[in-house]
Amino acid sequence: MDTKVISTGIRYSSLPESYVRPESERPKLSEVEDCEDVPIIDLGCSDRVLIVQQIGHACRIYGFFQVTNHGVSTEAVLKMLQVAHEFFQLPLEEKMKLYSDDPSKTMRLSTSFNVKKEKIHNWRDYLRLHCYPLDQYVPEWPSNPSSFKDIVSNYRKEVRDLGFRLQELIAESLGLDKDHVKNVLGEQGQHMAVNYYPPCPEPELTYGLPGHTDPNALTILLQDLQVAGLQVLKDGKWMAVKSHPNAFVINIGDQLQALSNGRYRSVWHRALVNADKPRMSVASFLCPSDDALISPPKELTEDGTGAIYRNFTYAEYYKKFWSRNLDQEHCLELFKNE
Ligand SMILES: O=C(O)CCC(=O)C(=O)O
Repeated sequence: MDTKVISTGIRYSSLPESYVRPESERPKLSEVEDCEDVPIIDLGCSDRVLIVQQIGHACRIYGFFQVTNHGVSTEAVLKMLQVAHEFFQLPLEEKMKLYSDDPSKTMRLSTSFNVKKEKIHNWRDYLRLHCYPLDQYVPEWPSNPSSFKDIVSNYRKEVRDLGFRLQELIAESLGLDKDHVKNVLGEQGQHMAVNYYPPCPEPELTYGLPGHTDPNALTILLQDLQVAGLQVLKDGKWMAVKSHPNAFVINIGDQLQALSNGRYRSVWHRALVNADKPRMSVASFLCPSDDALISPPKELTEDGTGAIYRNFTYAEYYKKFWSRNLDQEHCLELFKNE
């Protein structure tokens, strides 16, 4: 393959060798069941105590949930999806102006996960944007499509507000002051991955993204309504998550697992690809400030267990995360206390 990205409009008749997983690492699609009991939490419900209880249960048992009546407008969501599609439909030469395989770049079109490091690639292209502080990053965002900057600026603001609301509810569900999580995470950064998974000739041999946990605090995922692909690991089994109309999927990230002293789990998840149709997803990541010291509060360690993980700054964690392959052991394992 001589092009770097796979969103070229060319349909491959077989999967290029560099995407084929060894037999033992393949998705084994026949063993995957539908996750029928994904918690769906109605944030519009007037009973806050109930919402807090539901969130606590979902974070403990699943590490993910869906939210409805979340306050992000339908208009913002539809426009975001539309402009994301328009971006990936641009001519290859136009998109390649933004290409980079350097994970430290704050804006880049890239492919797979970490192409320079990995041996086997993933069937995904993605546009990665830093979104906060907006004034700092928006000038480097794509200016084609011409509406991109306005639409994405608005979307990321609405999603950020939702993320903060969820962090308050999560703090309360841990029995903490509602601002505790936000206070520990400091001035939070926000990144976005606009994921595009073109039709794949042999979906059973590869991944859009292999199983991984998210290194950040909280992920707010907008899923394609037409094409399924997200799977989560529950009780050792991969389960397919059906998209729910007007819902976001919320994933607990590694930082909330550490901050909650392991009470809440950063869920393993992966994205599968589809033989006939492209799939799109938009992941928004809330990230602690670089110097945030991730450490559980004493309320969560004084039951005798002590802190499961040593204290670390987010900058230290993030560097470690990107120095590895995506589908290795949980990065938090490297921060465990003896
Ligand atoms: O495409 C999806 O459903 C999952 C995306 C994801 O896990 C990610 O961007 O980290």
